[in-house]
Amino acid sequence: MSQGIDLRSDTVSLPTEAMLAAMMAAELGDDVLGDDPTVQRLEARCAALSGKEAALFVPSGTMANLIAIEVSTRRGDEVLAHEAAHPFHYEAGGAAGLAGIQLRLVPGPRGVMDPDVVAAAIRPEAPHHPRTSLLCVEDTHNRGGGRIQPLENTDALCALARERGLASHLDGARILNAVVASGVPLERRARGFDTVSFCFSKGLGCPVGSILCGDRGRMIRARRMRKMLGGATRQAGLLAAAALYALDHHVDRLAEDHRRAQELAGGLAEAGFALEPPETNILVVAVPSAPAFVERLGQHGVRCFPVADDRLRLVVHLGIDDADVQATLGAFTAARG
Ligand code: TLP
Repeated sequence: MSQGIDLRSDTVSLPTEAMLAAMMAAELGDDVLGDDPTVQRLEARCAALSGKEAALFVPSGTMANLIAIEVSTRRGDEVLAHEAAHPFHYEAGGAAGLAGIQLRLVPGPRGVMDPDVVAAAIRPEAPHHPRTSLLCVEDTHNRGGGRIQPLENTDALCALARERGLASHLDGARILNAVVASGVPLERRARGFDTVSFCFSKGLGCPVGSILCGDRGRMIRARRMRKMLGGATRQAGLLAAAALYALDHHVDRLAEDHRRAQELAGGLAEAGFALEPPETNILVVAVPSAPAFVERLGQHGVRCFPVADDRLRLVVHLGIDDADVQATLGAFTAARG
């Protein structure tokens, strides 16, 4: 069963025995007919947690982002997002291909956008231009190495969006990591945004599932869109039960992942590797020729992905223990040769 130490992503985490037991015990119904009590419990709980009126359980973070974009835009609109945003790099072009929008990318250190730069990217009203209708923010920022969005900055971005008539979406795939690391509740982190999504299938250890939260009107449109995309599923309570279990048992423990990420970072820095200090469970490490380095790490039992020619990413999750951290440090030294 063991495939070595798998730091490719927190998405590789497997459901625990207790989570599987919670799934087996779930009360089920046909969710497309509105009959699944477990899905309904999860949606109500997530709406409350995020401070939004309603929530929709979806199969993936990718679908949550696509639907969020779709419900706040019209075809031909422009959506502002950071240049390293997930929908730009890793969602198969769905925002353009399916929501019919064009992304306009905004630079900024480790996924953090300056409100003045965003303001300058908003198009003036004119028949020649696309309408700038949505601003997307990612918290924590994946390619930004798990960076937590500074709250005063997201407040300023949301205020700007509101003032200029843009909607705002928070891609919070790993927002519970930000919540645990910052001590700032989800409702507060998501406060200025029209929609927020988060994932159960990453650090929370569920096999499948994400949630999109927002106002009632948008969530009605979101439900129709989920159906259109083929994402409305039947006895989805089986998966919602895993998510409810994870909200009860796997949120506080994210602090352990953060501690291990710090330990990894400390050990790697001591061994002479350059890295951005991790704020949550993601580390980005500078190495010469990352693809070759990743290959050598694999030979020493550690799996991870390169994210650039000279950088690789390590993601800590509930399948990683203290011994794995020590073994990973050994593998880095060995891989350097
Ligand atoms: N990210 C995955 C890969 O796609 C890169 C990973 O391993 O980190 N938003 C953010 C910020 C994400 O990091 C991800 C997944 C998603 C959305 C999409 O979630 P899924 O994989 O459930 O579609």
